[in-house]
Amino acid sequence: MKSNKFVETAVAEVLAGAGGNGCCSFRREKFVPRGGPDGGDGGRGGHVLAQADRNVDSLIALHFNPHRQAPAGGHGRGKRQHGRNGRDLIIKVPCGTEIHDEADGSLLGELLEPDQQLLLAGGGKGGLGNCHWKTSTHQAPREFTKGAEGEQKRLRFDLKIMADIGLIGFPNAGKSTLISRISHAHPRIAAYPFTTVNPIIGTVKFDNLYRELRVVDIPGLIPGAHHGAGMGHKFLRHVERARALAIVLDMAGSEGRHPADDYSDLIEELRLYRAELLEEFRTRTGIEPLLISAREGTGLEPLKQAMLEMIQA
Ligand SMILES: Nc1nc2c(ncn2[C@@H]2O[C@H](COP(=O)(O)OP(=O)(O)OP(=O)(O)O)[C@@H](O)[C@H]2O)c(=O)[nH]1
Ligand SMILES: [Mg+2]
Repeated sequence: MKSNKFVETAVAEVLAGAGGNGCCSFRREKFVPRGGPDGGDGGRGGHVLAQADRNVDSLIALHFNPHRQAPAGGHGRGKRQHGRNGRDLIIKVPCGTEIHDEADGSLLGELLEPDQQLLLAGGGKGGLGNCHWKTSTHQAPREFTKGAEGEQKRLRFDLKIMADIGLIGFPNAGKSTLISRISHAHPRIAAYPFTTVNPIIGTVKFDNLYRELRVVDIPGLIPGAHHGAGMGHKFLRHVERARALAIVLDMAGSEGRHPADDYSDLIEELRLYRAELLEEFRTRTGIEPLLISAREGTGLEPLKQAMLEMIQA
């Protein structure tokens, strides 16, 4: 399915392969009347791994195909033959993908560098063949173990684009025009707000310089964006990791706006966006944090008071 939809979050169910069973078998050869146990071990089930890939730029494949299962390990066989290990299943994701366990919200890890891998679900261990039980007094053991189940997890993948510079500005400020002139990106440009609906990355090259810059253009912000007004703040996370932000302002002061007001409104949105993170902390953990700054010396009295109450309780 071909689509240029930009998918930034996907929930997927991953299931690692089960281990192969151990084998119960006895040597059978001509002229060897009672051969000993020779059942081999089962192979390990395939792991499910995520791998960052420079050529993947969205989570769309995972979004449309959210059930991923690695194959089981082979069963052990006679003549002490080990079952083969299940092939590992590798899920390619864009650089900048964070992976959380949906069960408890814990962070499994993030994939930032190309080719970096993360184990998502471990394959089950193979079972043991009956040859392991042979002792001098137990020469024909029939014991063997089955392979273990593979791990199963429900995971949330979140893409935060990795860029050096993030372009921030009001709708129609000219961000897309700028990125189209300094890089090879071809975003849609138009004289109305919210032309850009998905983040766009452009690579800026320099003559005689090996270094490149990755610049990301995101949909325009408006006052109240941190509450979800306009396109909301959901795209701000793509610039969170940028090394620097470039604020694009319409210096002509269109529609009676003064660029200085635009500037302070944008800075205010960025500040409130961080407050939004605090809100998310509250809803996700149910904990009311005590905000302090040890450097500035603010909020320390309530903290001391809370500490005192805890030991008096
Ligand atoms: N005069 C002038 N017009 C510009 C300049 N840059 C962009 N424009 C015009 O401004 C309008 C909006 O440009 P876009 O690049 O689409 O603006 P944007 O910030 O990406 O807008 P959204 O994607 O809606 O947030 C278009 O009509 C552009 O032709 C500039 O440097 N000077
Ligand atoms: Mg745009």
